[in-house]
Amino acid sequence: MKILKYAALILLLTLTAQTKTFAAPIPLRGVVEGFYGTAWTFSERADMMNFFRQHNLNAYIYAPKDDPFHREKWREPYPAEKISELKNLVDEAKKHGVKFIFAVSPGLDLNYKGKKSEDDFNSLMQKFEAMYQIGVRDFAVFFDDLKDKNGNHHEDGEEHAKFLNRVQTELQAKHKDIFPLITVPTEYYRLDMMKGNKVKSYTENLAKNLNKKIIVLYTGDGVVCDGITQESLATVNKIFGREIGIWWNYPVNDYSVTNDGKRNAKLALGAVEKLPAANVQAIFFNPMTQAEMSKIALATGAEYANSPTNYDAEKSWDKTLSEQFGELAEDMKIFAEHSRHMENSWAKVGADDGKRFNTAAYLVLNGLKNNHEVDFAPLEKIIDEMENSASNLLEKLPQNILKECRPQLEQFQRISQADKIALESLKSGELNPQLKILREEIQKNEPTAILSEKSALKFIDDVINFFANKK
Ligand code: 14T
Repeated sequence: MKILKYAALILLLTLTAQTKTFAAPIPLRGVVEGFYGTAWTFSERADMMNFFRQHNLNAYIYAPKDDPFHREKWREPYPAEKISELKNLVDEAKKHGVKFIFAVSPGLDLNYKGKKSEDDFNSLMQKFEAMYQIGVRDFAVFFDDLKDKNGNHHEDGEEHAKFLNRVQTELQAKHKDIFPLITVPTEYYRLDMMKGNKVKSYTENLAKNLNKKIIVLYTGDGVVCDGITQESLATVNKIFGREIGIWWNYPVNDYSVTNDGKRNAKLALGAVEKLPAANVQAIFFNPMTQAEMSKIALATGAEYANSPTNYDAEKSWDKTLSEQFGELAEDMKIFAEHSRHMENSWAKVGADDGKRFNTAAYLVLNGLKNNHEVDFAPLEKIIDEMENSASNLLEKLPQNILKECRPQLEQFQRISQADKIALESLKSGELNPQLKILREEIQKNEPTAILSEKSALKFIDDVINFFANKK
């Protein structure tokens, strides 16, 4: 009896100790299908609902930029067959305990004044009503990306607020079982909401007039940015007089556009990172058009959202890779290590690519430049592993995954092979002419596949330059 009592006591103590370290999940957590370019298919979306439940994500926002009925033709009702596809999806979401949030982006040509504004308001309500009829209880109105070529917009924050308030009020008057409206303002990142220390007039007027129940999402200090700090969050919370939610632009890759205009050339295969540990009421991750490949980042995002204070990006990444790739996890990690960082003139997110590679490559190149004795073995081992992983993955990954990453894997293989020849050139002291041919081949494939720009890919050019400078 006594032993039992002690056992019960110890159990109780460990349980309370554990619950203490478990942070509260972010209440609203999930995915916003909000990217440009090829939208997910209905079967990909249905599969995602199951994935969301497995990872304890509870919300999905339907907002594909390339669905004409979401944006350009927002006034027009969905044709019957689309409604039936959407209904299946709404049912699927319900089955998996996921909120299906239906979004419209009417900002391109919405009227705010006069008779036309009445018609527009009614069109939106009808659009929402049709979705209510198939079971949707959550709605969103987005006003993002309304800037012209010069980066200016002509939106009026007060008009947006009044419009949104009216949608919120009339929806809830009509139906008692509707959840608060979600919005994304036209100025949706912190640096765009302010000029120096002053809040810009659009944001000020929107914040001042917006119904306190309406949930506002922002993307951080920039559109695609290197983390969100508590300070950024606090500033925006203060501006809007409410706890703001996050629209997180990772792993989205629609802005990875190559010279010939193809999107999605680089895959974002890292973990989400640098997100705040507290004071967030909602987070939505914007994924890639490549649904399967998005699951790496999304699974880590789910872990973050379920326990923000305990989240460890690298640990979560390792765990996710082994859960999703089993026997191939190690190979996948070697590939994904070279495809996590996303950067261009206005975007920067994700851990650096090829950190181990760069450390080893630096020791070799720097050693040679300074005429030190150089140990080539560590870099050689890394390159051999890369080559092995690439061919293993190309051979053994299941078709549904391969079809989303074959160009990038083949590119990874080419880069590894070129790295190998580059390293051999360094060892022998003579540039193998083969290297430049391989480099051109890689270049030729860049419109469809980019990775490791500042690591394994850069090494090829570093070696070519090394020999050029030696002469
Ligand atoms: F709504 C916003 F929070 C948002 O992020 N909007 C878009 C989004 O649809 C897109 O997927 C994302 C990543 O490209 O960024 C926003 O779109 C932009 C933003 C830009 F500053 C597209 C091009 C830009 F130059």
